[in-house]
Amino acid sequence: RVPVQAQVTIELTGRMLPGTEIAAAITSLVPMGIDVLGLNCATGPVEMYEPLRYLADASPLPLSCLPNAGLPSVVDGKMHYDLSPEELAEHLARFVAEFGARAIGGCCGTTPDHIRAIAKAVAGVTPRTIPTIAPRLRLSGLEAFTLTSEIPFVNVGERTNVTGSARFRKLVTGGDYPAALAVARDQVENGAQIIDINMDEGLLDSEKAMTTFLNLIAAEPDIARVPVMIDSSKFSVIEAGLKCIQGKSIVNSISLKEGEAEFIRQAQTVRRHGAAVVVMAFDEQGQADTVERKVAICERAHALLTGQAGFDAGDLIFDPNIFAIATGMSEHDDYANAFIDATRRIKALLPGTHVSGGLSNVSFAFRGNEPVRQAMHSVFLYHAIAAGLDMAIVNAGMLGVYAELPKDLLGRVEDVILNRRPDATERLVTFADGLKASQGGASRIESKEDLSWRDASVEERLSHALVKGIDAYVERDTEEARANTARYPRPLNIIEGPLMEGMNVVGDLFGAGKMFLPQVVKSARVMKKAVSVLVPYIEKEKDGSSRSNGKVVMATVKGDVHDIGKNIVGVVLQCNNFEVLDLGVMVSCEKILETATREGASLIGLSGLITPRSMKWCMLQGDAAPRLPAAAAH
Ligand code: THG
Repeated sequence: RVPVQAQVTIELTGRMLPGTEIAAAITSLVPMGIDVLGLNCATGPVEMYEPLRYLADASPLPLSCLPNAGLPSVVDGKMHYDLSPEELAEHLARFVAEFGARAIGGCCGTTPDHIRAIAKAVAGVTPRTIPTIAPRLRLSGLEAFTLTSEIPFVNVGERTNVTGSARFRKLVTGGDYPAALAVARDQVENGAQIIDINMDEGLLDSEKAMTTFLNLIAAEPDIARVPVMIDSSKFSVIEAGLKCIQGKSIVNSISLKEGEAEFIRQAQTVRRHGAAVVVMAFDEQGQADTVERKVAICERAHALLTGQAGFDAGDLIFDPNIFAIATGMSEHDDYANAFIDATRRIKALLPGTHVSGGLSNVSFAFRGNEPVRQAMHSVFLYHAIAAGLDMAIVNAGMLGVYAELPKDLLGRVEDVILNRRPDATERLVTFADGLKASQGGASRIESKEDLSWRDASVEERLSHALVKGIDAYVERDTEEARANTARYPRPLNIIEGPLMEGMNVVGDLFGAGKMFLPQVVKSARVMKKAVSVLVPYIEKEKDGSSRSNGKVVMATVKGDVHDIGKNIVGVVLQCNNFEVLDLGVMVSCEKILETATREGASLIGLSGLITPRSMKWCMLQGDAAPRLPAAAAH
């Protein structure tokens, strides 16, 4: 086989032309079986520092680098590149020594003199060794998504499914793709980390609908940033989808239902496209409904996929079938238990693999009764995640909070999920009918009618709004707290007091697996609203007050978009007379250092995932630059 060297061009924007980040490019290219991965063209070596450093940290392959001879400009009607042979060579020698580059050269604007200078500069320089990269589920859209142990659970948005949503079906069959795209965007905004797309509808040309929709998504960066799960029971639709996607996606699903030969053929196709795969617990005998059969099928599929099809265990996601319970048929009563037990056993038996399921299936018997369905989903997830469930296809933004379920409802739902008593279904049905009537058929557990929490103290109201993610009253409640200057002399006291207390509850519930990302996203929005009420007062308070305590440059590092904590810290620092320069999210190391140096900052505050290596590199750059007084992280 001829070795393949793949090179990515990162534009001055810091991304590839379609918007792909370097981390995402690595994720989708490595499974293609290439031998060397690097950067070339688009920019000179200076602009390549940041993405190359990232490659050096995150790529398991030998690194290559072929920059342009700097940036071009037109001089006397001719294209001119600004780096001399010696200047270019100096950068490349650093790339070899610091980042371990093993294949180097020049692209646009380089001449034989440049190449000669490069060869001379690197003679005798030893490249750094290639890092070993932990086997994990790595996916990508425009951005990379790696399932690390810090991520307790992954939400896959279910709404972009023509069989799972009447509304989405109408939009797609009616050809209203802009509105269909809005459904996808909504899922992502509400915390879906992956979106499941299903076009299996008899009246549709499913291959064509899948292709059209995926190509439209590719042009929407706020949707395309997350990985896609291509959902179809027709393999031709899956193949059509795989051909459209630039990132590393998940195929949903393959199974042994048509025998081993077809299973392996499909698996090999998936692998050739560099995707991860959901494997259903389904074989020649049908769908598995007992723990023993679920586990046995997954074990058999695992052996075939890692053996004959060449899959890494980390790219395998088993789905031991979430079936509807409380249907009135007693043989269905133990289905949730069977899934949960199978999950526990699969995770123990097949290390490195993952388990997923279609959550909303479990509550089909309560269609039309959203409060009960949501309660069932919360309870099911709580127990399944504890057993090792990694991800589920869910209605992102519509998950109830386990810890907040009314005790009587919780008890009855738990009886049904865990099959704790023979009359569990009957008791839940009776309770559910009452619940529905008393809430006038409202679609949320937190219905408009149930406003009893509004009678509580302002502190309790703020906390409730944060935990439940209700933004309707938070502005007036925050204002009410602020007006009580006897209790809260300064607006900052409200942030540090009741608001932080509420966020601590959110943090604790999240940590305990009783709250999930979509809900935390909502809480963060409520927090932001509350803080925005207080900021003008904080600004006013500062007028004519004591001198500045110094300048702080804050940013969420490149590769991360999380800024809830950073924003709060920023406000608190401002209240303490620091001048805060917030550079936003996805900020490159260079920009942070450049700003800190230019502004004479006394402190740098960083948020997001920072590797020790990045941190060290940052400090070294800081040393090289006019010395930074201090640097702090996280
Ligand atoms: N495993 C895997 N993939 C799957 C499933 C699974 N894909 C499809 C499905 N199951 C998961 N997705 C959904 C999506 C929606 C619903 C259930 C599962 C759902 N929808 C409402 C209903 O039917 O009552 C829709 C109401 C409406 O029209 O809006 O419940 O198990 N691998």
